[in-house]
Amino acid sequence: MKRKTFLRAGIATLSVAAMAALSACSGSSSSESADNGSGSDTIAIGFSQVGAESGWRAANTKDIQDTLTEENGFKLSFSDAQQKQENQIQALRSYIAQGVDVLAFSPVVETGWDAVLQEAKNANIPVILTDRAVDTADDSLYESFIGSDFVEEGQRAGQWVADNFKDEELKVVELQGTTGSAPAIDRKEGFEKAIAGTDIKVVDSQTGDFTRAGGKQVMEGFLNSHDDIDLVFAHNDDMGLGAIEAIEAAGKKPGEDIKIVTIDAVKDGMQALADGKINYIVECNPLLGADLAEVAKKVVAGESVEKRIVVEDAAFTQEEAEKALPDRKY
Ligand code: GZL
Ligand code: ZN
Repeated sequence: MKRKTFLRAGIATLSVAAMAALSACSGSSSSESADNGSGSDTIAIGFSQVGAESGWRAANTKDIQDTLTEENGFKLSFSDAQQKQENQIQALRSYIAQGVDVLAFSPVVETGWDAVLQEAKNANIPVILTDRAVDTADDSLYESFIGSDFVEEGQRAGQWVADNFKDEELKVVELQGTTGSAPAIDRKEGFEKAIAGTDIKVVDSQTGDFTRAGGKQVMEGFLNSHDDIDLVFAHNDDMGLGAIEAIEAAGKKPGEDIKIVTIDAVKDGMQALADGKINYIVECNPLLGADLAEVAKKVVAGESVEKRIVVEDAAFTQEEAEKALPDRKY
């Protein structure tokens, strides 16, 4: 085993050296050898992104595009599915037809992927999942899933509420993420686990589809049908920011009259937290590019990779946000 690993590592090192020599002796910048796209060491990767629905998604997209560059040995084909599963399936099929070396995507919802994943397998094109998981009986259909633990994120949000309002009959309204998506399903599950056994009640729950507009619209509805809302649990910052607009339009103070807890910790959310309009944010790290690049290189080199790579998340109070803001990368 050792020798094989050594041998593989040897080959990997050799090809990197070859690549360096190639670009050096060809006298051209590395982009030229990569431009013709036929550079044998350039990994052609097809990436299907969920959409551009939130600040988190924008940060995730930027990191992937900044990392999977030609200088790093990749030829990236990237598509935005506007949060529609059929667009993602179409994009994956076009990358399979192109004969890319590896596929990666963030599945907008958990189910309905087996057919296209089977087509990738039949074409011998390995698949890497980033950010969100798929719900499949056959996990040989993908090599690795790189992303946060959304149940834990929901639980941390719920635990903060339980710790800070443990003996109160708190009335909570929930702004859910995209229906059927792993983060929406798991964050809801985690939150409910954390508040079980307390007097905290979720009196209403509806999807805002992870967008500001969605969060604002659903919150307006909640405010019309409930005059006793104590706290909003939003599955992402963007819906929380939409809720702030609705709460202020109703003449109430977000973060005071109605508390807000969200997940993501993108810049706009952290600013609202520092400004006292949000009370607690659990981070969901969007910087998955480096892990994706590493796993893609290993997969193409035929090396074994971890089936599940869990990305670490932090969490912030208002004071912590104030301190962290200047150094935030997204
Ligand atoms: C979580 C990601 C979610 C973010 C939202 O990893 O899938 O989708 O929490 C984004 O902001 O829209
Ligand atoms: Zn009510």
